[in-house]
Amino acid sequence: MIAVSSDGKGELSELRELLRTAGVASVGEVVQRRDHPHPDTYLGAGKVQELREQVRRADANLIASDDELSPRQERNLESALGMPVIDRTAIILDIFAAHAHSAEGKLQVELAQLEYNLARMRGLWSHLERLGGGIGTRGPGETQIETDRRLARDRIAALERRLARVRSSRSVMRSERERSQLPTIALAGYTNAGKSTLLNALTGATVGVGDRLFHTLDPTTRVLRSGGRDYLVTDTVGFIRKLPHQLIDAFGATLEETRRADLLLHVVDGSAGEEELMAMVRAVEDVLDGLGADQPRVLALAKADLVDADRRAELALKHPDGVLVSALTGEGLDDLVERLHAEFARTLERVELLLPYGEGGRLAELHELAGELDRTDTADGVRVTARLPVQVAARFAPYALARSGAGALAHGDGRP
Ligand SMILES: Nc1nc2c(ncn2[C@@H]2O[C@H](COP(=O)(O)OP(=O)(O)OP(=O)(O)O)[C@@H](O)[C@H]2O)c(=O)[nH]1
Ligand SMILES: [Mg+2]
Repeated sequence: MIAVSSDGKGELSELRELLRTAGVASVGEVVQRRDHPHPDTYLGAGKVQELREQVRRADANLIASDDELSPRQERNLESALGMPVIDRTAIILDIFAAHAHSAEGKLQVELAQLEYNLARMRGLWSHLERLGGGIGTRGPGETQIETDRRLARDRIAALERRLARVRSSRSVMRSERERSQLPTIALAGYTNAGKSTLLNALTGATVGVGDRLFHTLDPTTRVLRSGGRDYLVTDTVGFIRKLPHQLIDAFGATLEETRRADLLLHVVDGSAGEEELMAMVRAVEDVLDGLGADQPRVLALAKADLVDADRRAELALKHPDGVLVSALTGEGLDDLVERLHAEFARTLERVELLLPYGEGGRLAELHELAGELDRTDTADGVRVTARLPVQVAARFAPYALARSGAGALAHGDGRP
């Protein structure tokens, strides 16, 4: 396989990683520097020639492009080189397909693949249409494409119906979790950053870990117990630069876990160089912003055991808010949990609630969440004053007598 890039940065190591994950070995690469890829062939004529020679020398049997190719570019390159050409999006979709385990994951990936293929069919169709020429000439090829497109659309509709059924059972699970009222933390980060390993280290979970991209696709939630408080921590799918939009659309329900969490724990591979680290942080922030995730975020710089003294100093300077952790040696884990506590405490809200006597379970829950409670028994029920994370406070809103903001918390007024 030969990797091809046109973004002029000449950085193909990630494409090689994607290919390695997909089980393909790279034997060479070609980088083209031009402002815009060639509209017909992606590469210019000179580069196509260079690529042809490299292919022959290395005896390659596949070409992979770091950019998404238009159907026309893909077709033209294939015929110029006489071998299959795939793009970054197709490779990522392939990896997702191989790593999907749950029913929902598999359906989501198939949906994304169909959307991708449907767009290609459309491209192919317009190509055939041009060949067809004048009005009224409906070639057999065109009819076939129309049939294929209709079949693809039917399949998409069927997949969406099945997904809706699978999801409704998952949303039951989620609402059960929400009823537990525990504050929630979602791990978010670039693929291979160390999210699952960190979840395991923090909660004693045994989520699968692997040195390959997109190892985790299905969300897993575990309890983190610390300092008499419980948090729910969710590990889910990782992100990547140029994450195919078909996947973001198809994985909407999975990504919902990230959007709904009270706090985001952004994990980045701290052993990466500064430039790469920043590129990964930005790629993740872009996806999070695109999802509308606007919760408070804590940055964890993972894999501290691989970071030397010089780089540690640089990280401390450039990412003063980041917490350096190693899931392997346990370094920094206590600091990280401390930061998570602090972040929740910072956003605590003082609430006054009236819990009817029939709601003893709610009172017990509140004890678990808020620790010490200020309570008075009244004729209508138990009157409670507590400090809750703002998001949790919102869930107890039906019982609220009065709500006061951070200012009230600071002077501690409004007590009965
Ligand atoms: N040295 C070292 N390696 C780590 C550490 N944490 C994770 N790794 C390695 O990094 C690789 C990726 O770890 P994962 O936990 O699977 O990463 P992830 O972010 O969940 O990745 P995806 O699920 O694929 O998005 C694995 O090979 C881990 O063994 C760490 O603290 N130190
Ligand atoms: Mg993982």
